[in-house]
Amino acid sequence: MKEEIINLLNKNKNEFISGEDISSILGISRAAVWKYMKVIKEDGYNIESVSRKGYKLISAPDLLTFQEISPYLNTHYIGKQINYFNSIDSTNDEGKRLANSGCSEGTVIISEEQTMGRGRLGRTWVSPKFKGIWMSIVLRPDIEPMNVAKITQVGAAAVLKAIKEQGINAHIKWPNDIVLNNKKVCGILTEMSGEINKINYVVMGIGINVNINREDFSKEIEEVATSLKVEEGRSIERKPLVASVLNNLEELYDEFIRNQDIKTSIDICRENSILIGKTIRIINRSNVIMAEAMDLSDDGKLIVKYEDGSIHEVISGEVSVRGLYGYV
Ligand code: BTX
Repeated sequence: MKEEIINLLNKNKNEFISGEDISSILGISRAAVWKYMKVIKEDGYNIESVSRKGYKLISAPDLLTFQEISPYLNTHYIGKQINYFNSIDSTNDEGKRLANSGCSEGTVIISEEQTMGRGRLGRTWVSPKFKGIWMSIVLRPDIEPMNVAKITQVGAAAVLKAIKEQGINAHIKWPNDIVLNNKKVCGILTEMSGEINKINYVVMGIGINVNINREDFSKEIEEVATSLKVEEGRSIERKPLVASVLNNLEELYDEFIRNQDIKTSIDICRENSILIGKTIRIINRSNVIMAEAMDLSDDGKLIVKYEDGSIHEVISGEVSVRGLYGYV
Protein backbone atom coordinates (compact mmCIF):
# COMPACT_ATOMS: atom_id res chain seq x y z
CA MET A 1 0.00 0.00 0.00
CA LYS A 2 2.89 2.32 0.86
CA GLU A 3 4.18 1.80 -2.70
CA GLU A 4 0.77 2.62 -4.21
CA ILE A 5 0.56 5.87 -2.25
CA ILE A 6 4.09 6.87 -3.35
CA ASN A 7 3.08 6.13 -6.95
CA LEU A 8 0.03 8.41 -6.62
CA LEU A 9 2.13 11.19 -5.11
CA ASN A 10 4.66 10.76 -7.92
CA LYS A 11 1.95 10.91 -10.58
CA ASN A 12 0.57 14.13 -9.04
CA LYS A 13 3.97 15.72 -8.56
CA ASN A 14 3.78 19.49 -7.94
CA GLU A 15 0.06 19.25 -7.18
CA PHE A 16 -1.95 18.49 -4.08
CA ILE A 17 -3.88 15.26 -3.94
CA SER A 18 -6.51 15.11 -1.24
CA GLY A 19 -6.63 12.44 1.45
CA GLU A 20 -10.18 11.73 0.30
CA ASP A 21 -9.05 11.05 -3.28
CA ILE A 22 -6.25 8.78 -2.11
CA SER A 23 -8.62 6.88 0.14
CA SER A 24 -11.22 6.36 -2.58
CA ILE A 25 -8.69 5.47 -5.33
CA LEU A 26 -6.97 2.90 -3.13
CA GLY A 27 -10.02 1.77 -1.16
CA ILE A 28 -8.59 2.49 2.28
CA SER A 29 -9.78 4.69 5.14
CA ARG A 30 -8.66 8.31 5.65
CA ALA A 31 -7.05 7.22 8.92
CA ALA A 32 -5.02 4.59 7.05
CA VAL A 33 -3.88 7.21 4.49
CA TRP A 34 -2.70 9.40 7.37
CA LYS A 35 -0.82 6.49 8.98
CA TYR A 36 0.92 5.47 5.74
CA MET A 37 1.84 9.10 5.06
CA LYS A 38 3.63 9.23 8.41
CA VAL A 39 5.68 6.12 7.51
CA ILE A 40 6.45 7.48 4.03
CA LYS A 41 7.76 10.72 5.54
CA GLU A 42 9.92 8.68 7.92
CA ASP A 43 11.41 6.99 4.84
CA GLY A 44 12.77 10.37 3.76
CA TYR A 45 10.03 11.62 1.42
CA ASN A 46 9.46 15.34 1.83
CA ILE A 47 5.67 15.76 1.69
CA GLU A 48 3.77 18.97 2.26
CA SER A 49 0.41 18.41 3.95
CA VAL A 50 -2.13 21.23 4.03
CA SER A 51 -5.57 20.83 5.56
CA ARG A 52 -8.41 20.74 3.01
CA LYS A 53 -5.87 20.53 0.14
CA GLY A 54 -4.16 17.24 0.93
CA TYR A 55 -0.65 16.06 0.20
CA LYS A 56 2.04 17.22 -2.23
CA LEU A 57 5.35 15.48 -2.91
CA ILE A 58 8.18 18.02 -2.66
CA SER A 59 11.12 15.66 -3.04
CA ALA A 60 11.84 11.96 -2.96
CA PRO A 61 14.83 10.49 -1.11
CA ASP A 62 17.74 9.17 -3.12
CA LEU A 63 16.71 5.55 -2.65
CA LEU A 64 17.06 2.84 -5.27
CA THR A 65 13.61 1.31 -4.84
CA PHE A 66 11.42 0.12 -7.70
CA GLN A 67 9.13 3.16 -7.22
CA GLU A 68 12.04 5.53 -7.66
CA ILE A 69 13.72 3.77 -10.58
CA SER A 70 10.73 2.61 -12.64
CA PRO A 71 9.76 6.06 -14.04
CA TYR A 72 13.11 6.04 -15.88
CA LEU A 73 12.91 2.43 -17.10
CA ASN A 74 11.87 1.45 -20.62
CA THR A 75 12.66 -2.25 -20.43
CA HIS A 76 10.36 -5.20 -21.04
CA TYR A 77 11.71 -7.66 -18.48
CA ILE A 78 14.96 -6.44 -16.89
CA GLY A 79 14.07 -4.56 -13.69
CA LYS A 80 10.35 -5.29 -13.83
CA GLN A 81 11.01 -6.98 -10.50
CA ILE A 82 13.45 -5.12 -8.23
CA ASN A 83 14.23 -6.62 -4.83
CA TYR A 84 15.45 -3.72 -2.73
CA PHE A 85 17.51 -3.99 0.46
CA ASN A 86 18.77 -1.43 2.93
CA SER A 87 21.70 -3.73 3.66
CA ILE A 88 22.71 -7.20 2.48
CA ASP A 89 25.75 -9.48 2.42
CA SER A 90 26.15 -9.48 -1.38
CA THR A 91 23.56 -8.80 -4.08
CA ASN A 92 25.17 -11.57 -6.16
CA ASP A 93 24.60 -14.06 -3.32
CA GLU A 94 20.97 -12.93 -3.06
CA GLY A 95 20.69 -13.23 -6.85
CA LYS A 96 21.83 -16.84 -6.62
CA ARG A 97 19.40 -17.58 -3.79
CA LEU A 98 16.51 -16.12 -5.82
CA ALA A 99 17.60 -17.81 -9.05
CA ASN A 100 17.76 -21.17 -7.25
CA SER A 101 14.21 -20.67 -6.06
CA GLY A 102 13.04 -19.96 -9.60
CA CYS A 103 12.82 -16.17 -9.97
CA SER A 104 12.16 -14.87 -13.45
CA GLU A 105 14.77 -13.62 -15.88
CA GLY A 106 15.54 -9.94 -15.43
CA THR A 107 14.99 -9.89 -11.66
CA VAL A 108 17.21 -7.20 -10.17
CA ILE A 109 18.61 -7.11 -6.65
CA ILE A 110 19.76 -3.73 -5.32
CA SER A 111 21.11 -2.90 -1.90
CA GLU A 112 22.09 0.45 -0.39
CA GLU A 113 25.15 -1.28 1.10
CA GLN A 114 26.86 -4.66 1.00
CA THR A 115 28.53 -6.09 4.06
CA MET A 116 30.33 -8.81 2.07
CA GLY A 117 30.53 -7.40 -1.44
CA ARG A 118 32.66 -9.63 -3.65
CA GLY A 119 35.04 -9.07 -6.55
CA ARG A 120 36.60 -11.74 -8.75
CA LEU A 121 38.83 -14.54 -7.43
CA GLY A 122 37.68 -14.12 -3.82
CA ARG A 123 38.51 -10.42 -3.60
CA THR A 124 36.48 -7.92 -1.60
CA TRP A 125 34.32 -5.16 -3.14
CA VAL A 126 33.88 -2.12 -0.91
CA SER A 127 30.21 -1.01 -1.00
CA PRO A 128 29.44 1.90 1.35
CA LYS A 129 25.84 2.86 2.16
CA PHE A 130 23.90 5.15 -0.22
CA LYS A 131 27.07 6.04 -2.13
CA GLY A 132 27.07 3.62 -4.99
CA ILE A 133 25.02 1.29 -7.13
CA TRP A 134 25.41 -2.25 -5.88
CA MET A 135 23.14 -4.46 -7.94
CA SER A 136 22.80 -7.86 -9.58
CA ILE A 137 20.69 -9.04 -12.48
CA VAL A 138 19.49 -12.63 -12.87
CA LEU A 139 19.66 -13.85 -16.48
CA ARG A 140 18.71 -17.20 -17.97
CA PRO A 141 20.45 -17.21 -21.36
CA ASP A 142 19.99 -20.17 -23.67
CA ILE A 143 23.67 -20.32 -24.68
CA GLU A 144 26.60 -22.71 -24.31
CA PRO A 145 28.29 -22.34 -20.89
CA MET A 146 31.60 -21.56 -22.61
CA ASN A 147 30.02 -18.37 -23.97
CA VAL A 148 29.11 -17.00 -20.58
CA ALA A 149 32.16 -14.74 -20.33
CA LYS A 150 30.74 -12.77 -23.25
CA ILE A 151 27.94 -11.55 -21.00
CA THR A 152 30.49 -9.58 -18.96
CA GLN A 153 31.38 -7.64 -22.13
CA VAL A 154 27.69 -6.95 -22.71
CA GLY A 155 27.47 -5.63 -19.13
CA ALA A 156 30.60 -3.49 -19.51
CA ALA A 157 29.23 -1.95 -22.73
CA ALA A 158 25.88 -1.22 -21.04
CA VAL A 159 27.52 0.48 -18.03
CA LEU A 160 29.84 2.49 -20.25
CA LYS A 161 26.94 3.74 -22.38
CA ALA A 162 24.99 4.68 -19.25
CA ILE A 163 27.92 6.62 -17.77
CA LYS A 164 28.48 8.38 -21.10
CA GLU A 165 24.80 9.34 -21.19
CA GLN A 166 25.54 11.33 -18.01
CA GLY A 167 28.14 13.25 -20.00
CA ILE A 168 31.09 11.46 -18.38
CA ASN A 169 33.89 10.12 -20.52
CA ALA A 170 34.87 6.72 -19.10
CA HIS A 171 36.75 3.77 -20.61
CA ILE A 172 36.56 0.01 -20.39
CA LYS A 173 39.40 -2.00 -18.95
CA TRP A 174 38.97 -5.50 -20.31
CA PRO A 175 37.39 -7.65 -19.15
CA ASN A 176 35.30 -6.31 -16.30
CA ASP A 177 36.16 -2.80 -15.14
CA ILE A 178 35.10 0.70 -16.13
CA VAL A 179 37.78 3.31 -15.51
CA LEU A 180 37.75 7.06 -15.20
CA ASN A 181 41.05 8.96 -15.35
CA ASN A 182 42.86 5.61 -15.08
CA LYS A 183 41.12 4.53 -11.89
CA LYS A 184 38.44 1.94 -11.33
CA VAL A 185 34.94 3.37 -11.03
CA CYS A 186 32.98 0.16 -11.69
CA GLY A 187 33.53 -3.58 -11.53
CA ILE A 188 31.44 -6.41 -12.95
CA LEU A 189 31.27 -9.91 -11.52
CA THR A 190 29.48 -12.50 -13.66
CA GLU A 191 28.75 -15.83 -12.00
CA MET A 192 26.89 -18.82 -13.34
CA SER A 193 25.31 -22.06 -12.32
CA GLY A 194 25.08 -24.76 -14.91
CA GLU A 195 26.00 -28.17 -16.18
CA ILE A 196 28.41 -29.17 -18.93
CA ASN A 197 26.20 -28.02 -21.78
CA LYS A 198 23.40 -26.14 -20.07
CA ILE A 199 23.20 -22.91 -18.11
CA ASN A 200 20.75 -22.78 -15.21
CA TYR A 201 21.26 -19.09 -14.62
CA VAL A 202 23.76 -16.25 -14.71
CA VAL A 203 24.01 -13.55 -12.05
CA MET A 204 25.64 -10.37 -13.29
CA GLY A 205 26.82 -8.16 -10.43
CA ILE A 206 27.55 -4.51 -11.14
CA GLY A 207 29.19 -2.17 -8.64
CA ILE A 208 29.45 1.52 -9.55
CA ASN A 209 31.17 4.02 -7.26
CA VAL A 210 28.85 7.00 -7.62
CA ASN A 211 29.03 9.45 -4.72
CA ILE A 212 31.91 8.02 -2.69
CA ASN A 213 34.27 10.72 -1.41
CA ARG A 214 38.01 10.36 -1.81
CA GLU A 215 38.53 10.01 1.94
CA ASP A 216 35.98 7.15 2.08
CA PHE A 217 38.40 4.87 0.22
CA SER A 218 40.83 2.91 2.39
CA LYS A 219 44.59 3.26 1.91
CA GLU A 220 44.70 -0.13 0.15
CA ILE A 221 42.32 0.80 -2.65
CA GLU A 222 42.69 4.57 -3.04
CA GLU A 223 45.51 3.97 -5.53
CA VAL A 224 43.20 2.10 -7.90
CA ALA A 225 39.69 3.26 -7.00
CA THR A 226 37.72 6.42 -7.71
CA SER A 227 34.11 7.52 -7.98
CA LEU A 228 32.05 9.54 -10.45
CA LYS A 229 31.75 12.27 -7.80
CA VAL A 230 35.51 12.45 -7.14
CA GLU A 231 36.32 12.76 -10.83
CA GLU A 232 33.43 15.04 -11.83
CA GLY A 233 33.44 17.21 -8.70
CA ARG A 234 29.66 16.94 -8.28
CA SER A 235 27.12 14.47 -6.91
CA ILE A 236 25.47 12.27 -9.50
CA GLU A 237 21.84 11.16 -9.25
CA ARG A 238 21.79 7.40 -8.89
CA LYS A 239 18.23 6.59 -10.03
CA PRO A 240 18.51 7.60 -13.70
CA LEU A 241 21.93 5.95 -13.85
CA VAL A 242 20.60 2.61 -12.59
CA ALA A 243 17.73 2.79 -15.08
CA SER A 244 20.04 3.69 -17.92
CA VAL A 245 22.33 0.70 -17.16
CA LEU A 246 19.30 -1.61 -17.20
CA ASN A 247 17.83 -0.03 -20.37
CA ASN A 248 21.13 -0.40 -22.22
CA LEU A 249 21.72 -3.87 -20.82
CA GLU A 250 18.38 -5.19 -22.07
CA GLU A 251 18.98 -3.79 -25.55
CA LEU A 252 22.51 -5.25 -25.86
CA TYR A 253 21.64 -8.55 -24.14
CA ASP A 254 18.60 -9.08 -26.39
CA GLU A 255 20.81 -8.59 -29.42
CA PHE A 256 23.28 -11.14 -28.08
CA ILE A 257 20.57 -13.74 -27.45
CA ARG A 258 18.85 -13.06 -30.79
CA ASN A 259 21.97 -13.18 -32.97
CA GLN A 260 24.22 -15.28 -30.74
CA ASP A 261 26.94 -12.69 -31.21
CA ILE A 262 28.02 -9.63 -29.27
CA LYS A 263 29.10 -7.41 -32.13
CA THR A 264 27.56 -4.16 -30.90
CA SER A 265 28.86 -4.71 -27.37
CA ILE A 266 32.35 -5.59 -28.60
CA ASP A 267 32.40 -2.53 -30.84
CA ILE A 268 31.64 -0.40 -27.77
CA CYS A 269 34.29 -2.22 -25.69
CA ARG A 270 36.86 -1.86 -28.48
CA GLU A 271 36.21 1.83 -29.21
CA ASN A 272 36.40 2.68 -25.54
CA SER A 273 39.18 0.32 -24.50
CA ILE A 274 41.83 1.71 -22.17
CA LEU A 275 44.17 -1.23 -22.89
CA ILE A 276 44.42 -1.46 -26.68
CA GLY A 277 47.77 -0.14 -27.87
CA LYS A 278 49.35 -0.34 -24.41
CA THR A 279 52.01 -2.58 -22.93
CA ILE A 280 50.38 -4.64 -20.22
CA ARG A 281 51.16 -7.33 -17.68
CA ILE A 282 49.03 -10.46 -17.82
CA ILE A 283 48.94 -12.07 -14.41
CA ASN A 284 47.95 -15.72 -14.24
CA ARG A 285 48.30 -16.97 -10.66
CA SER A 286 51.96 -16.19 -9.87
CA ASN A 287 52.96 -16.02 -13.51
CA VAL A 288 53.42 -12.53 -15.06
CA ILE A 289 53.78 -12.08 -18.84
CA MET A 290 54.46 -8.77 -20.61
CA ALA A 291 52.52 -8.17 -23.79
CA GLU A 292 51.11 -5.52 -26.06
CA ALA A 293 47.31 -5.33 -26.09
CA MET A 294 46.38 -5.28 -29.79
CA ASP A 295 42.63 -5.70 -30.12
CA LEU A 296 39.52 -7.48 -28.93
CA SER A 297 38.31 -10.46 -30.92
CA ASP A 298 34.68 -10.50 -32.05
CA ASP A 299 33.92 -13.01 -29.31
CA GLY A 300 35.41 -10.88 -26.54
CA LYS A 301 38.95 -12.23 -26.08
CA LEU A 302 41.91 -9.91 -25.65
CA ILE A 303 44.35 -10.25 -28.56
CA VAL A 304 47.92 -9.68 -27.38
CA LYS A 305 51.41 -9.80 -28.82
CA TYR A 306 54.07 -11.32 -26.58
CA GLU A 307 57.63 -10.00 -26.50
CA ASP A 308 58.73 -12.83 -28.84
CA GLY A 309 56.29 -11.51 -31.46
CA SER A 310 53.75 -14.32 -31.15
CA ILE A 311 50.05 -13.41 -31.10
CA HIS A 312 47.70 -14.93 -28.52
CA GLU A 313 44.07 -14.64 -27.51
CA VAL A 314 43.57 -14.26 -23.77
CA ILE A 315 40.35 -15.54 -22.22
CA SER A 316 38.89 -13.55 -19.35
CA GLY A 317 38.36 -15.35 -16.08
CA GLU A 318 41.82 -16.83 -16.10
CA VAL A 319 43.82 -13.67 -15.73
CA SER A 320 44.23 -10.24 -14.21
CA VAL A 321 45.51 -7.50 -16.47
CA ARG A 322 47.59 -4.57 -15.24
CA GLY A 323 49.38 -1.67 -16.87
CA LEU A 324 53.13 -1.62 -17.04
CA TYR A 325 53.54 0.40 -13.84
CA GLY A 326 50.18 0.24 -12.10
CA TYR A 327 46.51 -0.53 -12.49
CA VAL A 328 46.27 0.60 -16.17
P1 BTX B 1 37.80 -7.33 -9.13
O1 BTX B 1 38.25 -8.61 -8.49
O2 BTX B 1 38.22 -7.04 -10.52
O3 BTX B 1 38.18 -6.11 -8.23
C1 BTX B 1 38.32 -6.21 -6.82
C2 BTX B 1 39.48 -5.35 -6.38
O4 BTX B 1 39.17 -3.97 -6.64
C3 BTX B 1 39.75 -5.42 -4.89
O5 BTX B 1 40.73 -6.39 -4.60
C4 BTX B 1 40.23 -4.01 -4.55
O6 BTX B 1 41.61 -3.87 -4.84
C5 BTX B 1 39.52 -3.14 -5.54
N1 BTX B 1 38.24 -2.61 -4.99
C6 BTX B 1 37.49 -3.05 -3.96
N2 BTX B 1 36.38 -2.31 -3.82
C7 BTX B 1 36.44 -1.35 -4.77
C8 BTX B 1 35.59 -0.30 -5.16
N3 BTX B 1 34.43 -0.04 -4.54
N4 BTX B 1 35.99 0.46 -6.21
C9 BTX B 1 37.12 0.23 -6.88
N5 BTX B 1 37.97 -0.76 -6.58
C10 BTX B 1 37.63 -1.55 -5.54
C11 BTX B 1 35.45 -6.46 -9.70
O7 BTX B 1 36.23 -7.40 -9.07
C12 BTX B 1 33.97 -6.92 -9.64
C13 BTX B 1 33.22 -6.23 -8.55
C14 BTX B 1 31.75 -6.53 -8.59
C15 BTX B 1 31.01 -5.86 -7.49
C16 BTX B 1 29.53 -6.07 -7.61
S1 BTX B 1 28.62 -5.04 -6.54
C17 BTX B 1 27.19 -5.92 -6.79
C18 BTX B 1 27.57 -7.38 -6.90
N6 BTX B 1 27.56 -8.04 -5.62
C19 BTX B 1 28.79 -8.45 -5.24
O8 BTX B 1 29.06 -9.03 -4.17
N7 BTX B 1 29.67 -8.12 -6.21
C20 BTX B 1 29.03 -7.48 -7.34
